[in-house]
Amino acid sequence: MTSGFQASSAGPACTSCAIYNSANLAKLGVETGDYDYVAAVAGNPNTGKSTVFNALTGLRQHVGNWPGKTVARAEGGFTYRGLGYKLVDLPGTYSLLSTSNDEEIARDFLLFGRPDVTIAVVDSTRLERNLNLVLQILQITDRVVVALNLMDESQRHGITIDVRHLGRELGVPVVPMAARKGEGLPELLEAVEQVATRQPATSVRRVKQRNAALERAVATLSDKLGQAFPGLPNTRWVALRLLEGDPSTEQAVRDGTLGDLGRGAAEAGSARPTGTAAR
Ligand SMILES: Nc1nc2c(ncn2[C@@H]2O[C@H](COP(=O)(O)OP(=O)(O)O)[C@@H](O)[C@H]2O)c(=O)[nH]1
Ligand SMILES: [Mg+2]
Repeated sequence: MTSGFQASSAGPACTSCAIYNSANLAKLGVETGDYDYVAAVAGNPNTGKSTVFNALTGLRQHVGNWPGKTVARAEGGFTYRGLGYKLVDLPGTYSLLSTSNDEEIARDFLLFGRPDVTIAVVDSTRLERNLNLVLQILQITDRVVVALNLMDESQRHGITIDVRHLGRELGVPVVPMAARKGEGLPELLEAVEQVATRQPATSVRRVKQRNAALERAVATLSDKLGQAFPGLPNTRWVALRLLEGDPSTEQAVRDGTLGDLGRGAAEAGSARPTGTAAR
């Protein structure tokens, strides 16, 4: 294993070591208190999202409902080194581009709720398939930590992952984990804090738009969206979907619900009582 996972990662015993002890991490359960940051847990189904969520919040899934939808969501809180986090466990998704209910919920939250940190939980035994979603998330936000989970399974299968190289390629922290055993949680918390506080800033590697005509079309459309829906975040992303002919995005523009989406997701996720979070 070139990741140094064994060497650097905390084993179960380390859930009592300095970095992870109760002085640094307080699991708040459903009480989010006066949080400073909103963190979202996103990823394909069955990658260990809820395991990470429960480990950080101490919950066994507090399940509520997304506004107007029937799909379950979970919310909880924790504090780490004196900063409060509200944590949102998003529905499992393979893509942010199709139109299933779950995918829309996850996509709208990431686009318009604008969490301060997105923990993208990936299955290290199925990296290629999982990175598809990570790359889509990185199109929306650069404030991402990749939780490279199920490392015990990939090790068992003899899969070697160059974690540092992956982190350099993606431009965001990549934390190898075996969440069920608590391994990698201390490192995850550190990375979440770094990204939340932007210290240091991440620099995401994105595909460059090389086509000048496309670039112009995106810029024009993005401007028009900004005028039609003042305050709407991520208008470039929406413009790209429109240029692709995505029917649900077209519909949301036509019937005006795009504006509601922006407001709704922001209210559902990011209304910070303390208003202290850096944006
Ligand atoms: N071997 C192993 N199993 C894990 C790990 N993390 C989670 N699991 C298991 O994977 C399954 C799916 O986990 P869950 O948290 O429900 O995934 P979710 O669908 O992404 O929320 C459960 O049986 C977990 O116990 C891990 O690091 N290693
Ligand atoms: Mg789950």
